[in-house]
Amino acid sequence: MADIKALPFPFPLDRNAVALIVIDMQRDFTEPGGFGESLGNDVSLVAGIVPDVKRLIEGFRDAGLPVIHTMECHSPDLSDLPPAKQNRGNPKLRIGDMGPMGRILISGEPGTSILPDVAPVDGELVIEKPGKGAFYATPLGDELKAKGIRQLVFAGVTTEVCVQTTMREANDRGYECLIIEEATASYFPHFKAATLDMIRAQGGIVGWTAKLDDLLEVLSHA
Ligand code: C5J
Repeated sequence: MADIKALPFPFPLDRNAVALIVIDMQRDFTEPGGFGESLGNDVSLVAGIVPDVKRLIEGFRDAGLPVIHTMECHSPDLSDLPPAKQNRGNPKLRIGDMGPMGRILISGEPGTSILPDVAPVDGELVIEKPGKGAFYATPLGDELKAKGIRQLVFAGVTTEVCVQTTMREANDRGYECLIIEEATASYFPHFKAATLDMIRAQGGIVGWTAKLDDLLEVLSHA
């Protein structure tokens, strides 16, 4: 065990039971023409975290610790897309429609892929998920159990949607959860700030928050 400086109190890192989970660092959420922009968002606000997510991933890889990636996407026949999700709001393009990067949020399309700078390497687990949370309708829980993972470090987009949903799912399943502040972003900076506050409030009711350098310092000695 090694303590990482964190809020609301130090995070007791167990290098034999920890994995990094990088949520939805996809072109559809970070580049013009994708799902994020179709909902009216300024995607430049979230694209800026890529260098910090990359440093975090490299810290885990250098320490020989597991990295897991998730992708929000649906099958080409849309059989895993509930009408309530497809028809919500008034976006310029809906999930499954053809956009400049292929069909929006469909598995295998160019826009659905993970950004090259933070892309998975051979041997890393990639979870395709139809929901916001990465445990819903995916093999993630079984994979974590099989690997003996008890702690999850979180990064990715967007803080208050897929990251927070997955963190809450994990917290309820008994995982110790730590989110890295610089490695997550929202289209709404005040939503990110509020989410970090919610996570660490009430004695860490959902988990811990930490700065990237404080984690990397401990990982480099792991
Ligand atoms: C959203 C996500 N925001 N990955 N997805 O729809 O947070």
